[in-house]
Amino acid sequence: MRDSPVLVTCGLPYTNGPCHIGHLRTYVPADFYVRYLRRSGEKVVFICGSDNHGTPIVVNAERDGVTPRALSERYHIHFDQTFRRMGVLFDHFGMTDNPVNHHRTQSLVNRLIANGHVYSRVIQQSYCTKCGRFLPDRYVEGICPHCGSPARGDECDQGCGRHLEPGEIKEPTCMVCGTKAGFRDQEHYFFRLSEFKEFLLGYLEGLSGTLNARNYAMGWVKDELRDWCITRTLDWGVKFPGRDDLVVYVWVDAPIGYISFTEEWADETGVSWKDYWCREPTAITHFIGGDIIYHHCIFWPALLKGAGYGTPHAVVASGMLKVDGHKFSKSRGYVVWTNDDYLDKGLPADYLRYYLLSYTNHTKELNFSWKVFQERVNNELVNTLGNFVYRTLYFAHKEFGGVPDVPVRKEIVAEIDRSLAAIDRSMQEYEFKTAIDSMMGLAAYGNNYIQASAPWKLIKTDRDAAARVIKDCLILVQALALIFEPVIPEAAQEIWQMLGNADRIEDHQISGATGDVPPGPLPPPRPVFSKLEDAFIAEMDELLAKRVKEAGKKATKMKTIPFEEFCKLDIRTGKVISAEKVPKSNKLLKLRVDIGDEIRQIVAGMAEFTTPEEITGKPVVVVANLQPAKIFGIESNGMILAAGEQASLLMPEKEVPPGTKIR
Ligand code: B3M
Ligand code: ZN
Repeated sequence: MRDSPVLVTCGLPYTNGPCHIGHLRTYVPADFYVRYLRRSGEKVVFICGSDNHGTPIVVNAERDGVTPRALSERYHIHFDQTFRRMGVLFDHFGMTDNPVNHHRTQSLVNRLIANGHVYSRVIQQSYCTKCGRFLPDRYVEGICPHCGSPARGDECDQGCGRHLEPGEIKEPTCMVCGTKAGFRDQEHYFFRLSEFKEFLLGYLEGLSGTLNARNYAMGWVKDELRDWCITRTLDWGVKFPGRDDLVVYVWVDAPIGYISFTEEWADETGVSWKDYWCREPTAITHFIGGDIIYHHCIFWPALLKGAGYGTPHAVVASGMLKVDGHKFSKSRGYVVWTNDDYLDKGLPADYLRYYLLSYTNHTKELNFSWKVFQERVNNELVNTLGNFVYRTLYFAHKEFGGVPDVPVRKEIVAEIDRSLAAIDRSMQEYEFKTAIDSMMGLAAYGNNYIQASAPWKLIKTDRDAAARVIKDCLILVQALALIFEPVIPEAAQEIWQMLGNADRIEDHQISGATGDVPPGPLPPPRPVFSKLEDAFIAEMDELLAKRVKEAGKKATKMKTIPFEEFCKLDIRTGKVISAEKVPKSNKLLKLRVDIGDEIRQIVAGMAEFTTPEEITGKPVVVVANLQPAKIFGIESNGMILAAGEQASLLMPEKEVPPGTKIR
């Protein structure tokens, strides 16, 4: 048990679109973790809410012709309900646009100002002359100044993942009218993040959670920490104190939502939110997506520290999600919608929870495919866990009318004990998949035990021995229900009832897994899981394929360019003369490329797909007249063309000398 009360939060979904499987990759493990802590005797409060501010909401509200508040309310309710349907049960689900958060944000910002951590400065911000407006954050897209990938105004979402400051993006394009944007001067407020370098290095050293969060953040802090612009030219948001024309950046008031929602919950419950937020050490654990590590491990602890609050104890960051082997993408159709594609088809929340939790380690890349989903459900939930539970309960009910009055073998209890210890070790290390492997391991043990002991044979010659075997199996079934509750709560409750209990399994602790199952009658059992049929899976695959195809059509329809535009490109053949890895980057290679009339230095994001040795000597296709860019501080003069997610190099089919023009 810890000194301070335990608080677990989940990243706040933006209220600009429906819940998809990408969201669940974070929420399901957080719920699993909370349930596990509770079943282990910890007192935990589980807090989340919706993120209503920022340009993602304004842009979509404008598109739908509704107010940002109306859009937010619509999706707030949607997320609240969807999470419940998935068994993700928060103690409180707030809204960042509610008064408590406006108040808490202004109070925190005022404290930062009073403590000397905020100053104002005139900066150049993206501005669209056609629309006559400043272009904060998602109103603008362009090229990341750090890695050269296409990026949004405030983040390099397709490349290096860095946060981008207003005005930093290269080649800005207005997202409203699609024209090239310019820059204009404007006064903004900055948080002196650079002064928190020493603090952050120490803080991150002691930060618990998954290593990806700590290590990425540590790298960024060591690399460079610049002051952070915390205001935006928008109407929608929390007003910056004393300035009616500016709101605070959404990444200021969104995490402050974690505090406000705790306040709202504490008010209703009659406890003090300060116990959670104003004491060191805190027991705050944030579950987030791997793409918002920067915000949670750098901005957020610095803000809290600067304003005199406690800082989070742990950050648990989930890895990337793929759909059918492709990077998750709503616009390209690689998405599974939680309601439309899953729950509304009548599929149990438990199956998807199990898949998401057991597929791979929490920080690794998780691929969702309907085929693999079917395999995992049918082989593991149905054939291993479900089969053992049903066989046991069926036999006990049929032959003994319930639980026979015989003792349990010691080695069965010892085996359960071993599983509990293994599960707990994994949970302490946030190794959720390993924990679930241990759980399924116990189910497999049960299956082997019943198979090898064959009570259905034994009963013909030695009824008492058969009774003892089935009693052992019943103990294992009870243990499985208790340990699996955090993973598959509905199924666990069903098994619990079939064991003759009338109460809620969540009122019991995992430690009860080694306890006895009292003798007495049992109700007739039914199978808890059912197989997913091939025809259904084929249908779901078809739906996905259709969506991807339609997204492709839309994308090709969207933009055409006149031939003269194409002619502006100087695309030609080249040959890689030498290659080396860019230090501190696992994506980039520095290449010297012969392009006919000169040797060019080009930085390419290929290090994950090839080695310097392999690429040296290869013919390549180069865009030779791209504006020079500094990538990781290294000048890049051109671009190597490659296809697909594995960056397959484009090459001339017959040998041609370097410098040959391509048309
Ligand atoms: N609303 C969603 C995201 O970027 C964003 C999270 C806020 S957490 C304080 O994933
Ligand atoms: Zn980048």
